[in-house]
Amino acid sequence: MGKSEALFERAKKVLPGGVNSPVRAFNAVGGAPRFIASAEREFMTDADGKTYLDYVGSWGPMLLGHRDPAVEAAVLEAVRGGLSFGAATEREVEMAELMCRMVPGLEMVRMVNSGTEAVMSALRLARGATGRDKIIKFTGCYHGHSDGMLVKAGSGLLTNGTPDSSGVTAGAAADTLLAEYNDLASVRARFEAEPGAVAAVIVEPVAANMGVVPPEPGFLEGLRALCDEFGALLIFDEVITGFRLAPGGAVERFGVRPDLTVFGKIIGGGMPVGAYGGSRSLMEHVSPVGPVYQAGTLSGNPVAMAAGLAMLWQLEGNRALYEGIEAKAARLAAGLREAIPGVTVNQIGSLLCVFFTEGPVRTYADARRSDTARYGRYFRHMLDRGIYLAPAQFEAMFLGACHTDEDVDRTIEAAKAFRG
Ligand code: KE4
Repeated sequence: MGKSEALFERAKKVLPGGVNSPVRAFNAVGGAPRFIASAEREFMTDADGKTYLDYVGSWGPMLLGHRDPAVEAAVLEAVRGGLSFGAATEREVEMAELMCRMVPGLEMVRMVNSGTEAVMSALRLARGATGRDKIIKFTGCYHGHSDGMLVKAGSGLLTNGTPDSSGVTAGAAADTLLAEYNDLASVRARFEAEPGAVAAVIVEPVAANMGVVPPEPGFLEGLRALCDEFGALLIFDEVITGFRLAPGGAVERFGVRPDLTVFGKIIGGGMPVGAYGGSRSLMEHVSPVGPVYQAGTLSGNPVAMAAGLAMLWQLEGNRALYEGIEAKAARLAAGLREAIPGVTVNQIGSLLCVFFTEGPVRTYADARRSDTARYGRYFRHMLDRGIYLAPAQFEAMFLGACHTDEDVDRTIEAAKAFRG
């Protein structure tokens, strides 16, 4: 028995499913999860000393690769000044200023500790600012695990085949209305069924938790128009796309302005950080200025802010970096499309997904037709060749600045050998 298998047996005695987040358990792909001991650039090394080419990148934060030198130096320097004060610090101000400089239209942000917390807070703000209760979300989109968002959600819920969670009360779920991604008529129908009741529409500008499904031309613009028509707020959940699709995220890439934006992952550089933001007038509904309460012991933590600043300083205005990563992602997508029969590969920016179904995959229903068992065989085939993919069909591949052309070639060659 290898060390990962032994660790997994130990872990299952004291952690539900042996993990601290369900998708890590490899339930969808079989076998014991790899227990990672260290990582460097685009590689991770497991407890048995085996090294993998990593396309998960901690589910998005590692746009600059593991142990980016500037991020690591900034964290080590910050640690020497103390870990947490529960008081205001200069780094939080710098981080907020930098985010507002990078994201078009962003005037004010509040730092929190995870994407879930950022979404939960943004929804409370939307309800508080509009005096309305209902939220429209899209089937297959995942916005973290706050109660109202665990309704037909994506990511691990899709992987486990339970798009809804037990423990969410009917009351909590009742305020969540469901529409279909890339289907504006379904959104209009929800608005018309609940006149004057919808506080906000929350959307992943690129759906990346049903696999990767980009917005059809006009979809985001249509959501903006519907929200304006019905007096609701538009919330972009950019926990994955933020600072990944462009220095200014999806807002910059698609040119559609939400009222609120949610951030996570990259802004922490691997440390636990989330944030939500928007116009000053909207954000000043938030405590202590306004009546919408939200708080956090470790929000704006100085070490986490140091990591986030060191990440974003390298991304600001760095178009060459994004162009380089996206060129590799496009080449990888084309190579995988050719290498594996019967798949659809969606790719946008540095995000891609191999769906084990004939295409196109433009909706949640399309994605659900994927042969998840075949994906599991593909995952294990690639893992055996030292290539670490998302251990579930309904996730994304995350490319970063450290992935090389040789990595791309190696991945395509490994995929060509897949006969499952
Ligand atoms: P966290 O609470 O996990 O930091 O963020 C929740 C979240 C919110 N919004 C979007 C668009 C997200 O993708 C996420 C979390 N993403 C998953 C991966 N699909 C995190 C991985 C996991 O759950 O272990």
